[in-house]
Amino acid sequence: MTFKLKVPDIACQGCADTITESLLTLEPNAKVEVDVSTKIVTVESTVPLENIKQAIINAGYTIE
Ligand SMILES: [Cu+2]
Repeated sequence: MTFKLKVPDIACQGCADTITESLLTLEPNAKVEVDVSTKIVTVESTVPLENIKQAIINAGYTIE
């Protein structure tokens, strides 16, 4: 499944890297793209959406 999540707290590439890392910890084979300008995180993953959201929240970000 591909999920698109808006994460308004993303301010820079450092945020993008933090979120990417937390999602890859959750599922090493996930494909993660973070667009810093639109603040959209695209995740291609077999992990349920709730777990993806939780990983982003645990990394210190909020989801719109
Ligand atoms: Cu940042």
